[in-house]
Amino acid sequence: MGRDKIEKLWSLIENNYLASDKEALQDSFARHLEYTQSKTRYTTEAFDSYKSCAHVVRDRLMERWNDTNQTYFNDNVKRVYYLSLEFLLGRALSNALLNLGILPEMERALADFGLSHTDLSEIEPDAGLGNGGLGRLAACFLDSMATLQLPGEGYGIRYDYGIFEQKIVNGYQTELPENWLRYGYPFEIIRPEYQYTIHFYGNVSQYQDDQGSLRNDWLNTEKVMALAHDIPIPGYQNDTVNTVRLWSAKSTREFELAEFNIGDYVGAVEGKINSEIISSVLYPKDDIPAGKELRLKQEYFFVSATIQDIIRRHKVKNPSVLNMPDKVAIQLNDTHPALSIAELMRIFVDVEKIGWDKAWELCVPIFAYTNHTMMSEALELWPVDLLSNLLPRHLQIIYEINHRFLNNIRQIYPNEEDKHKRMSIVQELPQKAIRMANLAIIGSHKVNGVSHLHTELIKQKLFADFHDLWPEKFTSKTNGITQRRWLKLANPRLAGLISDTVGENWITDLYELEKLEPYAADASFGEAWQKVKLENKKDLALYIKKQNGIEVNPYSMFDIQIKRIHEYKRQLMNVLHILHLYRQIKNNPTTPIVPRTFIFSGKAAPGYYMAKLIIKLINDVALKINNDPETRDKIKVVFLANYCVSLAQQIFPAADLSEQISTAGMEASGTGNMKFTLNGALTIGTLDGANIEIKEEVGDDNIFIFGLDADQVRDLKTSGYNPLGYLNHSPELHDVLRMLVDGEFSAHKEDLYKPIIESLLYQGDNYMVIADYQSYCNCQQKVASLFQNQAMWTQKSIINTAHVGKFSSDRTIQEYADEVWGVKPVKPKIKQGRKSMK
Ligand code: 26W
Repeated sequence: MGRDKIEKLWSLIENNYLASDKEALQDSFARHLEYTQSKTRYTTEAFDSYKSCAHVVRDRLMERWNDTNQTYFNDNVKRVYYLSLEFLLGRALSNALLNLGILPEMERALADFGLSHTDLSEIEPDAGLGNGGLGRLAACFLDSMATLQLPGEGYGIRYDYGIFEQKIVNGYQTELPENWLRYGYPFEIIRPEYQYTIHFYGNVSQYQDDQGSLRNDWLNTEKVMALAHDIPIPGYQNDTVNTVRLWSAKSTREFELAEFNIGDYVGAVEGKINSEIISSVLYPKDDIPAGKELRLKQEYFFVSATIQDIIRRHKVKNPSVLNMPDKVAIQLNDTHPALSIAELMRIFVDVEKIGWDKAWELCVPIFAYTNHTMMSEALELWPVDLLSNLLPRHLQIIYEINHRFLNNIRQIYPNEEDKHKRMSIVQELPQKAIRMANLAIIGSHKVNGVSHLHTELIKQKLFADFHDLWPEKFTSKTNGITQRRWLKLANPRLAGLISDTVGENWITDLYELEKLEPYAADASFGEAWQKVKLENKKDLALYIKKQNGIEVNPYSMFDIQIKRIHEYKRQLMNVLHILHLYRQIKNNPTTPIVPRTFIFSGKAAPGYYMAKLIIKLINDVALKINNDPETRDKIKVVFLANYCVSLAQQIFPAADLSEQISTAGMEASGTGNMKFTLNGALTIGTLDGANIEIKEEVGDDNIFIFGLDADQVRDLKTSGYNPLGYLNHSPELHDVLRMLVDGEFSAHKEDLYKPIIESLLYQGDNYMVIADYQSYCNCQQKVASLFQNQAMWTQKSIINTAHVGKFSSDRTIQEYADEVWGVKPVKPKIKQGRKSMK
């Protein structure tokens, strides 16, 4: 289509806008049901109503989305690109309704049709493109960037299969594929105009160019296409709609034709499927890197498409790549996208023909790297053999980066051979491999941890040599969560009570919740607060009844641990405390006990044997305790299957007690801890990750802290920790463990839990469960006695919520914007005739 035709077309249509009054919404809904989806009175199902509603909302996002993009483009603003292999977005419909400010009107519109937006929202499958903390953080960050009107875009992979669906069968976790795209995803827009060729394998050929310089070409590669799918990310009632762009793999036409021409039709189709496998599944591990070629392919596929897209966009508005650092900031969400550094260098040097030194000078100010884990076994390490085969040119570039870096540090630290070895990007033994974290640090201008403690630990331990060399590179950015999803949407009752009391400004300024503080001691406010919690607990009790068939008492304390199942998170210690209470009741049925409902939810990596055994243990303990007439009215144990964002939104509002009990020094930050606090739960926790900062905010009297701190854990480990020593001094713990050894919970297979006992007693108890056990039980005793004083408990609950302001992801993102990215807010210019929300 010629330019003039396009101009004419748009001059006629761009002043259109869609109204959002009740009638307009109803009209839109009806049109989508019949004309978009071809439905009739005989064929309409619940999913169709959801989809129509989603389309109504999507239409209204479009105008602002286009206006936002055009403003960024026309003003040639500096943008930040958030590169993440994971985005745990959850559901989009209710979030979009809220942020567009049309939730009440939509409710009215649907009510006339006998529908409700909550029912429709629940039909939407979660976009579960992540494992846990890291992926959900990325999703909260997108929400905050849009709400702060920052020109920020997410980049990721459009996996066909997100995190697996967890089913509990006979107490064991089983994994089922989660085909979230099966019936189409109304919030994505395919962008066939943005497709890039991604190269793999092949070889590097050197040649001399006209000026006599040595150049490299990467040749004879296998090719795959990356195809863009965009999802809109609306800010909170502010006209900004940002984007997360997800890549899916497609075979190249060229490849198809070549194969078809040989006459091998079936072989050609097979090959096509093979190349499209790259974006098919999210790796479900968040502890140890998979080390698989397909995962490396995913990482490079993602990185290459993204960097090509960023450069294309840059070049439309700028004369060359030489001013990229003024216009582009790239945040690496862990090392998973760290190949970007090598890819950008490759394009600068091989394609743009920029000299190495200049290229490097452009590269470093563009990148910043966030580390999300202290556990050295979770650091990515790619075998050189794998890289030299799959990405030969990138390996050369990484070697060159390393060579120059080592030359520098040899001058700064002569004769410190060991230090050079530790800092090298290349690990020599036991296997030659590329240390992605070292590459990310050397190639970035900022490196951050995700809480104060975590940042201190990476400075002093994990990356101590780099911190010595570049202290100013390291910075702390305590994680945060978006209060729009985690309070306003998840907990409408509490959100309503808060807004009625202190107004609505907390929705975009979470520090406003401090205004609740004066109400903490107000008896009638306390009663209203308590009532909200009770209603939320009743809702969750209904869900538990429906899912697990277990009757729970909403007046009992809801004691909740929801997160990935990991030994370091110590779900096991929680179970041991439950066994302790169980024994207490059994031995002395008349001891007064505060009734509790213990709720667990979380997935284990499919190959993580111990984590899966812990799930089985929780379910076996639940089965026994819940059915024992002597105990079942006092304690109940519930494992809710298939933990995911939408389930989390139902659980947090109902929590009395938040379990944050990781071994000190091991949880980088935690973000579930913040969601609990926001919803008025009290925390029992160790001095780990962001718990420390939560304690600082809410005050020592309003949180339950127990156990060893990170220094004590380290000291105990270095001085020789012997769990058996503790056991000999604690007959009580001895008896608790005895129950497991004796098969009280595994009648069918007596030695089922032997590996747990072995790991605690004879394999060094790496996560210090035994060392912290007594302190944990004592602390739980204090929790119980406070819970008996409901007025006091409620007061502390209010204070927790009132002091959660710091943990909004809006605060975190503002810090990144100011101190790492150098990006400023941009107000979208709304086309004439369209209505602004402000
Ligand atoms: C390569 C395999 C793999 C995949 C994911 C290794 C490690 C990961 C993540 C780094 C694990 C993760 O999600 N870490 C969590 O990040 C959150 C957000 O910063 C923190 O709040 C959690 O404490 C941290 O465990």
